[in-house]
Amino acid sequence: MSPEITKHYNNKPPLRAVPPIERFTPITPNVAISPTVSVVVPAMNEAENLPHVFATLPQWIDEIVLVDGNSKDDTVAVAKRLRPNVRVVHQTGKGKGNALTDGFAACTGDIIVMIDADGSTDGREIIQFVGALVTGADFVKGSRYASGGGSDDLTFIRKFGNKTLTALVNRMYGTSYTDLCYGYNAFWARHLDVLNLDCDGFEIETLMNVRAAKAGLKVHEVPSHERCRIHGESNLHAVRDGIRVLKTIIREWRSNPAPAVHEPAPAAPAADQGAA
Ligand SMILES: Nc1nc2c(ncn2[C@@H]2O[C@H](COP(=O)(O)OP(=O)(O)OP(=O)(O)O)[C@@H](O)[C@H]2O)c(=O)[nH]1
Ligand SMILES: [Mg+2]
Repeated sequence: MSPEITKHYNNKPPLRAVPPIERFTPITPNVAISPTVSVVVPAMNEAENLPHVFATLPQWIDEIVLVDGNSKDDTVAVAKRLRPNVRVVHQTGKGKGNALTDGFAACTGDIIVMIDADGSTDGREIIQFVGALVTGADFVKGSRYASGGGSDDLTFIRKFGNKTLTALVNRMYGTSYTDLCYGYNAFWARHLDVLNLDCDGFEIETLMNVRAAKAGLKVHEVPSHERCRIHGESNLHAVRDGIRVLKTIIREWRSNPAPAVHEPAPAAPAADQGAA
């Protein structure tokens, strides 16, 4: 090693204590992680889609929390049949925002991933979200517009609305988000307090993104490919829910900023530890 490189490494801060080897779960032949991972799946009448969705969820995740929205079909029974150890939460109110808030509160993992139950999001992408978190991010957004991402499902009106609202948030908060209204995200559970989620509907994703920015969280984006829902009807109404999102952005702007988070991420970068 050259003297410059040796000097560089000697000047680095000492490694934090590495958890014992038995705390690490292998997630690929080359990567192991010590944090535990919960996956929250909001589901309302998704019995036909759950076999597809659960089949994509990696075996190494620690917990699946299915949040049922008073489904009229066999959503809960199908979930239990597919994964007997699934944790089922019956949401206390109405709407996807309420479902996710209840689901997050029930999670026991260090990392929380949220994924839809309609077959539009692929659980095999979870590793990218977790990878970004264990290497330094506080909050990871899936993006259909990041290089490598895409969508089979965005209509003109949704695309236009999402682009406009994303640009608005970027302008207001100095962020460089490429996709504001997307339901595939992940974060460290310890940031739930600062996110302080308090909304009911599809504006939940926007609220999370705005609160993460206001709190000074380190937000990364990973590319994600959205497919069309496999069976059933969408619950989203582009105009109605777009207006809710806009109102949320304005309300957040008018309210006092949330307190900033200064804690460092718990895991050191993979390169420092030999494993993520
Ligand atoms: N528990 C619960 N889940 C919900 C509720 N509303 C929507 N969801 C779930 O949230 C996820 C996203 O809802 P979708 O209706 O697919 O909305 P979307 O993905 O924005 O719209 P599409 O692209 O048209 O599918 C799905 O897994 C739904 O089952 C609700 O009120 N309660
Ligand atoms: Mg959907």
